[in-house]
Amino acid sequence: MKAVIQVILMGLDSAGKSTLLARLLTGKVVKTSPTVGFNVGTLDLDKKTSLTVWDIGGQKSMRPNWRYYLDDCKALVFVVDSSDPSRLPEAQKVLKKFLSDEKLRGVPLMVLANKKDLPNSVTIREISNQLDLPSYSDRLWEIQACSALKGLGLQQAFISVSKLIKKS
Ligand code: G3D
Repeated sequence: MKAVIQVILMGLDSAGKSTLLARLLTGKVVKTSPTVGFNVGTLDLDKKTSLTVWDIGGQKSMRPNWRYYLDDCKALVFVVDSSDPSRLPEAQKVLKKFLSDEKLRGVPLMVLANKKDLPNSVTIREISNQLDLPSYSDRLWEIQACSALKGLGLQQAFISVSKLIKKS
């Protein structure tokens, strides 16, 4: 039987979560609309493991019962729009608040610097600093650049997510 690992996908609106999820699950881009409730999908990593990815939306669209989904969460994937550094301070606050939840203690974090295909995208080093990632010394974290639209770096990112889960 396959092991099913629950992963939470989150980030501010417009970061590219819906595009990413659609890209993972179907291999093509579908028309997205602001996330209402949860999008969920499963990604087969290998013959033995699949990841169930829950897109719980951004801060504003989060439903009161979202914490329910944290119980079995083995990793958090936080998506940021690397072409819009003006929203990084907001993203930093949301991430910090989210990670302060008791249920997420020790859960590894993967930050995806999305939209790397855009010429004005900022470096992962810059994003890492702006999100204060080095301050998360009590959990495993990693940051990678990707493009959900072009399908670049996604497979690699989720393989890294499963490695982080194994290490933690
Ligand atoms: P959300 O689910 O996080 O709110 P969406 O974000 O997936 O709806 O994406 C928001 C917008 O960013 C969409 O554009 C989408 O096509 C675009 N986008 C997502 N990922 C990428 C990427 O990797 N590169 C580029 N260039 N654009 C991306 P629209 O125009 O439909 O609002």
